[in-house]
Amino acid sequence: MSASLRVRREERVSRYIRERIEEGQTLHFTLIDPAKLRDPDSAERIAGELAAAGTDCFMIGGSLGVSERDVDEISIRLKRFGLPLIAFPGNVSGLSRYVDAVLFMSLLNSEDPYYIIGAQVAGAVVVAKYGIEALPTAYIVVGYGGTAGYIGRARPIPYEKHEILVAYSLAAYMLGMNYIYLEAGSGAPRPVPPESVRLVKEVVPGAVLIVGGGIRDPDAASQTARAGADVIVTGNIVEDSLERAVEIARAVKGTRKSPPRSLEERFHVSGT
Ligand code: 1GP
Repeated sequence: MSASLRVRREERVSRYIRERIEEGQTLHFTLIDPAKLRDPDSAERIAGELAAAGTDCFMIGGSLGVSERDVDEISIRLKRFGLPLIAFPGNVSGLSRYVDAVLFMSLLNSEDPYYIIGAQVAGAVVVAKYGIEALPTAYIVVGYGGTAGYIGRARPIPYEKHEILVAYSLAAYMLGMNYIYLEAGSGAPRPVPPESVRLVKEVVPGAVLIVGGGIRDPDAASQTARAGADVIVTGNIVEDSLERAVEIARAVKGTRKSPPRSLEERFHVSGT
């Protein structure tokens, strides 16, 4: 069996992401959930507009009702845009041989070991067999949580409890997870607060900080980017307004980051 397995980490897609971050860019990822598309053609229309607006990657996946075949089909259609394709699996069925990489996620604040390590054990062999690059990701559900939180049996971290989020992020990074995804849940009424983003970035500056869920306008996207997110993910908004999604991608690509705060400020985490 081992002869046909190939473990890939820190390769092409990681480099693509890291190089842009090192240049001072914030990245924008467009999430395409096959279960929410009206038809597969609309994926290409969305992707074309967002690629033209400067989105950096396409994430393909979702928490419910996504089969491997769905991810295959969308990935094959999106290849022509020349951007990295990253699987965003809600389960083992969300993997595909046609993506360039996978957010290899552990839902750290799940109450169900399946979403922390069970699905990963089941999926690891498939990822190695397909030879796709694994991006080791801590997936941390905050606030609303949405379908991802419900299906993943998460105990969402309350929006204002920054210190809990910081503790999870530190633990994730100490465990070697180079990507930290703060997820408010698709369609969340409020995104992850900028203060949470700022604190997490300050305590784990070396991690690629991904933030998504409920980012519905360019202002919210810019605030999240200025707070220190390396990657802003938007998904749902495209269902309401493709134009708005394009504006968000442009806002993210145009955002300048604020300099890091002093050490004293950085490590003052309120315990209320
Ligand atoms: C969900 O973080 C993503 O997993 C994107 O959320 O659909 O609310 O943009 P939205």
